[in-house]
Amino acid sequence: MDIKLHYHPLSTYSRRVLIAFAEKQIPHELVVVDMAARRHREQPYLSLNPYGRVPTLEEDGFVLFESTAILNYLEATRPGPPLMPADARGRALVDMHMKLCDLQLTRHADTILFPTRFLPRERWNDAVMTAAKTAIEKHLAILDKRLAGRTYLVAEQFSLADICYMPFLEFLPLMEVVPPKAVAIWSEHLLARPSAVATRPEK
Ligand SMILES: N[C@@H](CCC(=O)N[C@@H](CS)C(=O)NCC(=O)O)C(=O)O
Repeated sequence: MDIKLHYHPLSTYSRRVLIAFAEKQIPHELVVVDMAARRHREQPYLSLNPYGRVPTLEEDGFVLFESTAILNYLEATRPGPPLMPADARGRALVDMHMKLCDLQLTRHADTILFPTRFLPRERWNDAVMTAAKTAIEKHLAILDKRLAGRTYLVAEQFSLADICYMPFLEFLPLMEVVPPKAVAIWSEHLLARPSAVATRPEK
């Protein structure tokens, strides 16, 4: 049986997994969780993922959530083409960048993107969203130094670290964040990959 992904087409975290599927050409089955109808907060979905979030992966009775854990599982079980460097230091750097992506970027991006994409203007909290934007800009300035003179985050090889960023880089314009130069070049290059084009959300 194919690997199954419970996801939503507008979900940034789900898109990380879709990109990995495309890069590794993994046959899969997609199951849309109707988040507008709040099915992610109800049974039977909560039995699968008690945190009520997407994505959740299922394979032969094995259930896994958290997009970064799913990416690591796909890499461990389907290593070709590799999305991790072969050496310990390269792998550690990928892990570090995946973690930093979630700590320093995505949680702040969520603060801006959820209201901007899904709530009417009168329900936005401008002060909280402005603070999130400042935090993102600070992180991108650090990332810019890392990326100067590089094509990818780690070892001049496209990796899970780049994938973690891709769905969020897509929304920098919507968040009104102007990326510094090296981040802008990296982002444009990543978002032109066929895996990014094939998984680009409508909204
Ligand atoms: N850390 C989780 C975040 C997943 C996440 O927040 N997904 C969003 C959709 S993009 C969600 O399910 N939100 C529903 C909710 O939090 O109620 C991961 O990496 O998979």
